[in-house]
Amino acid sequence: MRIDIISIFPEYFAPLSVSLMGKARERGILDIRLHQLRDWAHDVHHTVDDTPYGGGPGMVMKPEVWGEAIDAVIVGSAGEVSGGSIAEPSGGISDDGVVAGSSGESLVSGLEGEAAAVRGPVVGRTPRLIVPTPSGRRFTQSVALEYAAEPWLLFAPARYEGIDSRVMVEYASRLHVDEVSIGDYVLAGGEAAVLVMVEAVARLLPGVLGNANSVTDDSFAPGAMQNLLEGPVYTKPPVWRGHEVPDVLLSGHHGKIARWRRDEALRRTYVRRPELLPAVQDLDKADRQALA
Ligand code: 6GU
Repeated sequence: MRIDIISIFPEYFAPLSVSLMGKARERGILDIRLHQLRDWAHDVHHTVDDTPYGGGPGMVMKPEVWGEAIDAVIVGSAGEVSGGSIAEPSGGISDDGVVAGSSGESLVSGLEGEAAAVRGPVVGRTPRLIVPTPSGRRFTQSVALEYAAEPWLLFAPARYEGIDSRVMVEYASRLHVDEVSIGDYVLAGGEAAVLVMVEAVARLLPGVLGNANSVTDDSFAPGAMQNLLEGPVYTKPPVWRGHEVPDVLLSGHHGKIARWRRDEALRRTYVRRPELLPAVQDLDKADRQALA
């Protein structure tokens, strides 16, 4: 998967070279390219913001600068900041602009220019444009799964009061554009939200996690434990500072262990996130007993 990030703080993304993300990039599963937004601001001060029309506090990011930056990334003329890429891409974009990554088959159509404006976004050789904002649709595990199926993502994190809204309108006729929020709180900028989303998406890509089951067992993952929080986990020693590991986990009885884990997941969900329970598929008699 290719991921481009345009930001006035590309250095903010250094953690994407650490641990799981760093490994995925070394292996060529992830091709992350960082871009300095100010490279597309042409005045001496490389200005990216201006005062809001209509008045009010703060500054708004200029549409011309974002437009040039996004255009350059899409057509492939954009440079990268040093350290932006730590691995040769395994797939990436070939000379004819064709995405040939891990999921490179998802190429569609030759729609361009006027035709695209009439017939909607081109998918496949253009990125999905993701604009983090507290006023966006909520980013959830199902959105992460959707993004993980894309060959190419372009993140446009803003500082200040956000990006001039015409930028999102302009690109919506050419790309799939998502304005997304990672939760009901306000960050100083979209960069931290991009780190969150990239990690949530990248760990879903084939070959990134050691154990494929860790993805399916997740809280919020589709499957048997759908919409249930994961219960408590334990490792050795069997007693630590007087606290014992539940006997059932030492019993070797796989049926009883599975039942216990589901009961704990149900109870934890009831206590911490009761609003999730109505969405849990077909609670059986044993499930209702656990919650009684
Ligand atoms: Cl995506 N951006 C900002 N600035 N604040 C947020 C957010 C995003 N999601 C929640 N709060």
